[in-house]
Amino acid sequence: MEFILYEQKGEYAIITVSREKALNALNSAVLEELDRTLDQVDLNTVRCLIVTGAGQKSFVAGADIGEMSGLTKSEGEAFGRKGNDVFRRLEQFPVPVIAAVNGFALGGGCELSMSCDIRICSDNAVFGQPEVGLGITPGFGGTQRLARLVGAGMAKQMIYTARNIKADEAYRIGLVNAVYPQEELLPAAEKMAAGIAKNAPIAVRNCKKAINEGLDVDMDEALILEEKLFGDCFETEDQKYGMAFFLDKNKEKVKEPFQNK
Ligand code: DAK
Repeated sequence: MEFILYEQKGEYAIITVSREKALNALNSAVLEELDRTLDQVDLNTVRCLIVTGAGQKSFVAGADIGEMSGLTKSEGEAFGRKGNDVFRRLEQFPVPVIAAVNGFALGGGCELSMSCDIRICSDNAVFGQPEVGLGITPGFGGTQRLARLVGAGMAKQMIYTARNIKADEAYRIGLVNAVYPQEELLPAAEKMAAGIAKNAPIAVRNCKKAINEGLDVDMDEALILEEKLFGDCFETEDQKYGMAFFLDKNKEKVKEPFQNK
Protein backbone atom coordinates (compact mmCIF):
# COMPACT_ATOMS: atom_id res chain seq x y z
CA MET A 1 0.00 0.00 0.00
CA GLU A 2 1.18 3.50 -0.74
CA PHE A 3 -0.64 5.62 1.83
CA ILE A 4 -1.59 3.37 4.74
CA LEU A 5 0.81 1.68 7.13
CA TYR A 6 -0.44 -1.24 9.17
CA GLU A 7 1.45 -2.66 12.11
CA GLN A 8 0.15 -5.36 14.44
CA LYS A 9 1.72 -5.27 17.90
CA GLY A 10 0.50 -8.35 19.72
CA GLU A 11 -3.18 -7.90 20.45
CA TYR A 12 -3.61 -4.43 19.00
CA ALA A 13 -2.71 -2.83 15.70
CA ILE A 14 -1.86 0.65 14.46
CA ILE A 15 -3.20 2.10 11.21
CA THR A 16 -1.24 5.15 10.07
CA VAL A 17 -2.48 7.43 7.32
CA SER A 18 0.78 8.26 5.61
CA ARG A 19 0.63 10.98 2.99
CA GLU A 20 2.74 13.51 4.77
CA LYS A 21 3.43 15.88 1.89
CA ALA A 22 -0.30 16.67 1.75
CA LEU A 23 -0.72 16.59 5.54
CA ASN A 24 -2.29 13.11 5.18
CA ALA A 25 -5.27 14.49 3.23
CA LEU A 26 -7.75 11.86 2.13
CA ASN A 27 -7.89 11.22 -1.60
CA SER A 28 -9.70 8.27 -3.20
CA ALA A 29 -6.58 6.11 -3.02
CA VAL A 30 -6.21 6.69 0.74
CA LEU A 31 -9.88 5.82 1.32
CA GLU A 32 -9.55 2.72 -0.85
CA GLU A 33 -6.44 1.58 1.02
CA LEU A 34 -8.06 2.25 4.38
CA ASP A 35 -10.93 0.01 3.34
CA ARG A 36 -8.55 -2.74 2.17
CA THR A 37 -6.59 -2.44 5.42
CA LEU A 38 -9.75 -3.14 7.42
CA ASP A 39 -10.27 -6.26 5.27
CA GLN A 40 -6.89 -7.50 6.42
CA VAL A 41 -7.28 -7.05 10.17
CA ASP A 42 -7.02 -10.46 11.79
CA LEU A 43 -9.97 -10.37 14.16
CA ASN A 44 -8.89 -13.62 15.80
CA THR A 45 -5.90 -11.85 17.30
CA VAL A 46 -6.47 -8.08 17.08
CA ARG A 47 -8.59 -6.76 19.94
CA CYS A 48 -8.18 -3.02 19.46
CA LEU A 49 -7.13 -0.65 16.66
CA ILE A 50 -5.38 2.71 16.79
CA VAL A 51 -5.72 5.19 13.92
CA THR A 52 -3.16 7.98 13.63
CA GLY A 53 -1.42 10.16 11.05
CA ALA A 54 2.20 10.14 9.90
CA GLY A 55 4.50 12.89 11.17
CA GLN A 56 4.04 15.40 13.95
CA LYS A 57 1.97 18.02 12.20
CA SER A 58 -1.21 16.43 10.99
CA PHE A 59 -3.60 13.61 11.74
CA VAL A 60 -5.58 14.18 8.52
CA ALA A 61 -6.03 17.70 7.07
CA GLY A 62 -9.33 16.78 5.43
CA ALA A 63 -10.47 15.40 2.15
CA ASP A 64 -8.08 16.19 -0.71
CA ILE A 65 -9.18 19.60 -1.94
CA GLY A 66 -7.17 19.25 -5.16
CA GLU A 67 -8.94 16.04 -6.08
CA MET A 68 -12.36 17.33 -5.01
CA SER A 69 -12.11 20.63 -6.86
CA GLY A 70 -12.70 19.05 -10.27
CA LEU A 71 -15.43 16.60 -9.34
CA THR A 72 -18.76 16.55 -11.11
CA LYS A 73 -21.94 16.15 -9.08
CA SER A 74 -22.02 12.39 -9.58
CA GLU A 75 -18.29 12.01 -8.92
CA GLY A 76 -18.74 14.08 -5.75
CA GLU A 77 -21.50 11.74 -4.65
CA ALA A 78 -19.34 8.67 -5.34
CA PHE A 79 -16.42 10.20 -3.40
CA GLY A 80 -18.76 11.01 -0.50
CA ARG A 81 -20.17 7.49 -0.54
CA LYS A 82 -16.70 5.95 -0.48
CA GLY A 83 -15.72 8.04 2.54
CA ASN A 84 -18.99 7.43 4.31
CA ASP A 85 -18.78 3.68 3.73
CA VAL A 86 -15.24 3.43 5.10
CA PHE A 87 -15.95 5.67 8.10
CA ARG A 88 -19.14 3.79 8.91
CA ARG A 89 -17.21 0.54 8.64
CA LEU A 90 -14.69 1.85 11.14
CA GLU A 91 -17.47 3.01 13.46
CA GLN A 92 -19.09 -0.43 13.33
CA PHE A 93 -15.82 -2.35 13.30
CA PRO A 94 -16.16 -5.23 15.75
CA VAL A 95 -13.26 -4.13 17.98
CA PRO A 96 -12.75 -0.69 19.56
CA VAL A 97 -10.88 1.94 17.56
CA ILE A 98 -8.86 4.72 19.22
CA ALA A 99 -8.04 7.86 17.24
CA ALA A 100 -4.63 9.21 18.29
CA VAL A 101 -4.99 12.70 16.80
CA ASN A 102 -1.47 13.98 16.33
CA GLY A 103 -2.10 17.40 14.75
CA PHE A 104 -4.60 18.83 12.24
CA ALA A 105 -7.93 17.02 12.20
CA LEU A 106 -9.89 19.16 9.79
CA GLY A 107 -12.95 18.36 7.72
CA GLY A 108 -12.68 14.69 6.76
CA GLY A 109 -9.89 14.35 9.37
CA CYS A 110 -12.17 15.49 12.19
CA GLU A 111 -14.84 13.20 10.74
CA LEU A 112 -12.42 10.26 10.63
CA SER A 113 -11.58 10.80 14.30
CA MET A 114 -15.29 10.95 15.15
CA SER A 115 -15.87 7.57 13.49
CA CYS A 116 -13.53 6.08 16.08
CA ASP A 117 -14.77 4.99 19.51
CA ILE A 118 -12.34 7.12 21.51
CA ARG A 119 -10.33 10.24 20.67
CA ILE A 120 -7.17 11.38 22.40
CA CYS A 121 -4.91 14.06 20.96
CA SER A 122 -1.56 15.81 21.10
CA ASP A 123 -1.29 19.34 22.48
CA ASN A 124 -0.75 20.73 18.95
CA ALA A 125 -3.96 19.16 17.63
CA VAL A 126 -6.46 21.37 15.81
CA PHE A 127 -10.03 20.27 15.09
CA GLY A 128 -12.53 21.86 12.77
CA GLN A 129 -15.13 21.51 10.04
CA PRO A 130 -14.07 24.18 7.55
CA GLU A 131 -16.34 22.96 4.73
CA VAL A 132 -18.75 25.90 4.53
CA GLY A 133 -15.74 28.09 3.78
CA LEU A 134 -15.12 25.89 0.76
CA GLY A 135 -18.71 26.00 -0.43
CA ILE A 136 -19.75 22.54 0.74
CA THR A 137 -21.27 20.84 3.76
CA PRO A 138 -19.37 18.30 5.85
CA GLY A 139 -19.79 15.14 3.80
CA PHE A 140 -18.33 12.28 5.80
CA GLY A 141 -20.79 12.32 8.69
CA GLY A 142 -19.64 15.57 10.37
CA THR A 143 -23.08 17.11 10.77
CA GLN A 144 -24.31 13.95 12.48
CA ARG A 145 -21.41 12.71 14.60
CA LEU A 146 -20.25 16.12 15.86
CA ALA A 147 -23.77 16.95 17.08
CA ARG A 148 -24.01 13.60 18.83
CA LEU A 149 -20.62 14.04 20.50
CA VAL A 150 -20.63 17.66 21.63
CA GLY A 151 -24.32 18.58 21.40
CA ALA A 152 -26.22 20.32 18.63
CA GLY A 153 -25.48 23.88 19.80
CA MET A 154 -21.70 23.52 19.87
CA ALA A 155 -21.68 21.47 16.65
CA LYS A 156 -23.73 24.11 14.86
CA GLN A 157 -21.39 26.86 16.07
CA MET A 158 -18.30 24.98 14.88
CA ILE A 159 -19.83 24.04 11.52
CA TYR A 160 -21.52 27.37 10.69
CA THR A 161 -18.50 29.48 11.67
CA ALA A 162 -15.93 27.02 10.22
CA ARG A 163 -13.71 28.05 13.13
CA ASN A 164 -10.95 25.66 14.13
CA ILE A 165 -10.48 24.80 17.78
CA LYS A 166 -7.32 23.81 19.60
CA ALA A 167 -6.71 20.74 21.75
CA ASP A 168 -7.66 22.38 25.06
CA GLU A 169 -11.02 23.52 23.71
CA ALA A 170 -11.63 20.11 22.11
CA TYR A 171 -11.04 18.62 25.55
CA ARG A 172 -13.31 21.14 27.25
CA ILE A 173 -16.25 20.41 24.95
CA GLY A 174 -15.77 16.65 25.20
CA LEU A 175 -14.56 16.03 21.66
CA VAL A 176 -11.41 14.36 23.00
CA ASN A 177 -10.92 12.40 26.20
CA ALA A 178 -7.36 13.53 26.94
CA VAL A 179 -4.52 15.73 25.64
CA TYR A 180 -0.84 14.68 25.70
CA PRO A 181 2.48 16.18 24.66
CA GLN A 182 3.12 14.94 21.10
CA GLU A 183 5.75 12.36 22.09
CA GLU A 184 3.47 10.86 24.72
CA LEU A 185 0.42 10.51 22.49
CA LEU A 186 1.11 7.22 20.73
CA PRO A 187 2.48 5.53 23.88
CA ALA A 188 -0.71 6.61 25.68
CA ALA A 189 -2.87 5.23 22.85
CA GLU A 190 -0.91 1.98 22.90
CA LYS A 191 -1.26 1.69 26.66
CA MET A 192 -5.00 2.19 26.37
CA ALA A 193 -5.23 -0.31 23.49
CA ALA A 194 -3.27 -2.90 25.47
CA GLY A 195 -5.54 -2.29 28.48
CA ILE A 196 -8.64 -2.86 26.33
CA ALA A 197 -7.05 -5.94 24.71
CA LYS A 198 -6.52 -7.50 28.13
CA ASN A 199 -10.25 -7.64 28.81
CA ALA A 200 -12.63 -10.34 27.62
CA PRO A 201 -12.90 -9.67 23.86
CA ILE A 202 -16.45 -10.91 23.33
CA ALA A 203 -17.65 -8.73 26.21
CA VAL A 204 -15.76 -5.68 24.87
CA ARG A 205 -17.21 -6.17 21.38
CA ASN A 206 -20.70 -6.52 22.81
CA CYS A 207 -20.24 -3.30 24.81
CA LYS A 208 -19.31 -1.45 21.61
CA LYS A 209 -22.36 -2.82 19.85
CA ALA A 210 -24.65 -2.04 22.80
CA ILE A 211 -23.46 1.57 23.09
CA ASN A 212 -23.47 2.29 19.35
CA GLU A 213 -26.74 0.62 18.50
CA GLY A 214 -28.44 1.67 21.74
CA LEU A 215 -27.80 5.34 20.99
CA ASP A 216 -29.83 5.03 17.79
CA VAL A 217 -33.03 3.71 19.39
CA ASP A 218 -35.26 4.65 22.32
CA MET A 219 -34.36 3.60 25.88
CA ASP A 220 -36.77 0.66 26.05
CA GLU A 221 -35.39 -0.84 22.87
CA ALA A 222 -31.84 -0.02 23.94
CA LEU A 223 -32.25 -1.90 27.20
CA ILE A 224 -33.59 -4.96 25.36
CA LEU A 225 -30.54 -4.79 23.12
CA GLU A 226 -28.30 -4.61 26.19
CA GLU A 227 -30.05 -7.62 27.77
CA LYS A 228 -29.44 -9.63 24.62
CA LEU A 229 -25.77 -8.70 24.39
CA PHE A 230 -25.33 -9.31 28.13
CA GLY A 231 -26.95 -12.73 27.76
CA ASP A 232 -24.70 -13.53 24.80
CA CYS A 233 -21.64 -13.39 27.07
CA PHE A 234 -22.88 -16.24 29.24
CA GLU A 235 -21.58 -19.70 28.53
CA THR A 236 -18.53 -18.23 26.79
CA GLU A 237 -15.27 -19.66 28.08
CA ASP A 238 -14.12 -16.14 28.95
CA GLN A 239 -17.19 -15.48 31.13
CA LYS A 240 -16.77 -18.79 32.90
CA TYR A 241 -13.06 -18.20 33.43
CA GLY A 242 -13.43 -14.53 34.46
CA MET A 243 -16.01 -15.32 37.13
CA ALA A 244 -14.31 -18.52 38.33
CA PHE A 245 -11.07 -16.56 38.72
CA PHE A 246 -12.83 -14.00 40.91
CA LEU A 247 -14.49 -16.68 43.01
CA ASP A 248 -11.31 -18.72 43.49
CA LYS A 249 -9.85 -17.70 46.85
CA ASN A 250 -6.33 -18.91 46.08
CA LYS A 251 -4.24 -15.72 46.50
CA GLU A 252 -1.27 -17.15 44.54
CA LYS A 253 -3.18 -17.61 41.31
CA VAL A 254 -2.19 -15.63 38.20
CA LYS A 255 -4.84 -14.46 35.76
CA GLU A 256 -4.51 -16.09 32.34
CA PRO A 257 -5.21 -14.10 29.15
CA PHE A 258 -8.79 -14.30 27.89
CA GLN A 259 -9.15 -16.67 24.95
CA ASN A 260 -11.76 -14.84 22.86
CA LYS A 261 -14.02 -17.89 23.09
N1 DAK B 1 -6.14 18.66 0.53
C1 DAK B 1 -5.07 18.66 -0.30
N2 DAK B 1 -3.88 19.13 0.04
C2 DAK B 1 -3.72 19.62 1.28
C3 DAK B 1 -4.80 19.64 2.22
C4 DAK B 1 -6.06 19.13 1.79
N3 DAK B 1 -7.15 19.08 2.59
N4 DAK B 1 -4.36 20.20 3.36
C5 DAK B 1 -3.06 20.49 3.16
N5 DAK B 1 -2.67 20.14 1.91
C6 DAK B 1 -1.35 20.29 1.31
C7 DAK B 1 -1.09 21.74 0.93
O1 DAK B 1 -1.67 22.04 -0.32
C8 DAK B 1 0.43 21.78 0.87
O2 DAK B 1 0.85 21.16 -0.32
P1 DAK B 1 2.09 21.80 -1.16
O3 DAK B 1 1.70 23.19 -1.44
O4 DAK B 1 3.27 21.69 -0.22
O5 DAK B 1 2.19 20.93 -2.37
C9 DAK B 1 0.81 20.82 2.01
O6 DAK B 1 -0.34 20.03 2.26
C10 DAK B 1 1.16 21.56 3.29
O7 DAK B 1 0.09 22.42 3.60
P2 DAK B 1 0.29 23.98 3.91
O8 DAK B 1 1.47 24.52 3.20
O9 DAK B 1 -1.02 24.64 3.68
O10 DAK B 1 0.62 23.90 5.46
P3 DAK B 1 0.32 25.01 6.58
O11 DAK B 1 1.02 24.56 7.81
O12 DAK B 1 0.59 26.38 6.05
O13 DAK B 1 -1.26 24.94 6.81
C11 DAK B 1 -3.38 23.81 7.18
C12 DAK B 1 -1.83 23.78 7.35
C13 DAK B 1 -3.93 22.43 7.63
C14 DAK B 1 -3.97 24.90 8.08
C15 DAK B 1 -3.72 24.11 5.70
O14 DAK B 1 -2.98 23.18 4.89
C16 DAK B 1 -5.15 23.94 5.40
O15 DAK B 1 -5.96 24.81 5.71
N6 DAK B 1 -5.50 22.84 4.73
C17 DAK B 1 -6.85 22.59 4.28
C18 DAK B 1 -7.72 22.20 5.45
C19 DAK B 1 -9.12 22.00 5.03
O16 DAK B 1 -9.85 22.93 4.63
N7 DAK B 1 -9.53 20.77 5.14
C20 DAK B 1 -10.93 20.40 4.94
C21 DAK B 1 -11.12 19.96 3.57
S1 DAK B 1 -12.84 19.81 3.25
C22 DAK B 1 -17.85 15.06 0.58
C23 DAK B 1 -17.36 14.32 1.58
C24 DAK B 1 -16.40 14.81 2.39
C25 DAK B 1 -15.87 16.05 2.21
C26 DAK B 1 -16.34 16.78 1.19
C27 DAK B 1 -17.30 16.30 0.37
N8 DAK B 1 -18.86 14.57 -0.27
C28 DAK B 1 -20.06 14.04 0.28
C29 DAK B 1 -18.75 14.69 -1.67
C30 DAK B 1 -14.84 16.55 3.07
C31 DAK B 1 -14.36 17.78 2.93
C32 DAK B 1 -13.19 18.24 3.59
O17 DAK B 1 -12.50 17.53 4.30
